Amino acid sequence: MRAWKQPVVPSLPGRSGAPRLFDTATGTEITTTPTDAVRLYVCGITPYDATHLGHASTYLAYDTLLRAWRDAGFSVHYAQNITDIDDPLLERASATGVDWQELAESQIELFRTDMETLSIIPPYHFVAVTEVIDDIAEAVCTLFDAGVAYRVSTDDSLPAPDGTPASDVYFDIAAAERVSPWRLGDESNLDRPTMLELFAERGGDPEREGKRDALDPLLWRAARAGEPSWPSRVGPGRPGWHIECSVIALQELGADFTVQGGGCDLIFPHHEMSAGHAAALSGRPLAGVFSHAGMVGYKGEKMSKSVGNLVLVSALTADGADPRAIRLALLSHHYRSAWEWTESHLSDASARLATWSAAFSASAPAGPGDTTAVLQEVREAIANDLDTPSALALVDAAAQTGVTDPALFRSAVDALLGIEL
Ligand code: 5CA
Ligand code: ZN
Repeated sequence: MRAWKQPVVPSLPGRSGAPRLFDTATGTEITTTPTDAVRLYVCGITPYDATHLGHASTYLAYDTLLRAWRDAGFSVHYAQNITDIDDPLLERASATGVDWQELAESQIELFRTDMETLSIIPPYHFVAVTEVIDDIAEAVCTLFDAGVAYRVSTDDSLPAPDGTPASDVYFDIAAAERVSPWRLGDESNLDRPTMLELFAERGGDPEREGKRDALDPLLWRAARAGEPSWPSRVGPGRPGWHIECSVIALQELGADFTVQGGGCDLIFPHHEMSAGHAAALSGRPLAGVFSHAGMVGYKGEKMSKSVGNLVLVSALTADGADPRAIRLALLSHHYRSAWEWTESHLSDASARLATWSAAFSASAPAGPGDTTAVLQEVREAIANDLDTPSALALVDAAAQTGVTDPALFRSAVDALLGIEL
């Protein structure tokens, strides 16, 4: 699927070191030094109610990583999915009387516009689930062959055209642990009661009768009346959630890629199970680093489509907000921290933007700050698990003293922080 326009990212003299990134699985920082190119997969949107500041913040975190990798001289393969078929999307479509495909298309287009407005680097592979249904169905067949998938009969699904009764397909966690290097909990490090709680909250069905383990996740949902479905070797139906990301990531990036990213609401079950499916398919781990961004809240709760407490990027820009100020407001928090949006974030960021613009404008006088030295400090802050608050503080200090080469510093702010002054 078409992504959006690349922002222009200036090249800078010198190099950043390889960024170190916090890994959820091991609880340590890992230096991302690939042997060839770096490979990044970031979980994309479910296209309804896009794009709120929580989405923007998560994609901005990985945009910062991409900029750091580029500045370090690495070439990057970047893939992102679009969950354009899933229960929440279908529920919203039927609640509002809109065709689900039209809803998805319009929200994907809005997401593209918002990402472009915010100068976020697009994925090279931007893949909607509906583009890869056959590949996902084939992957489910492979999981059957490997003995890690099983059927659970349903009483409300539609039979296949040949009359064969359709059934849902589940992933057998215990079997996958026997045949692959993956172990449940390796990524999330959660205990079973917490897993059960989160599984039920986040799209899982622990109570479903006929499953071998309450935590076994759905791989393929048999066709139901009134729901979209596709014919396939597994039977007519549609993919479960986690398998989409395993298949798209393996297809576009191969196994054991550099970083799997997304918001921390995806750690369990989504990323844990995606890693399990991928390991059962490839025999190898999904990724080397499992990276997660903190949740942005608003009015006391996580900003989310289901709660409805959304601040949309498009609403802010329609109100006249400068997209660069939105970026700066988001970058003023460390990507792993949880924080609450307030209106003052935007006014503070606008004031900061005005100060920076004046200090590093074409007509700004040079000052005593050694541009190369400050640039290296900014690079080091970002390479240190994307410490953008420290990077911003360094730019603030440089704006106070002035730098020897304002034009170069302006390019650095553009290349590393995506703010064109
Ligand atoms: N389509 C799935 C992933 S395969 C999904 O989670 N879609 S989403 O639209 O709900 O979220 C898109 C991305 O934004 C995910 O990485 C999610 O973790 C992140 N996200 C959602 N809400 C927030 C929030 N309040 N703060 C930070 N990131 C968020
Ligand atoms: Zn995903």
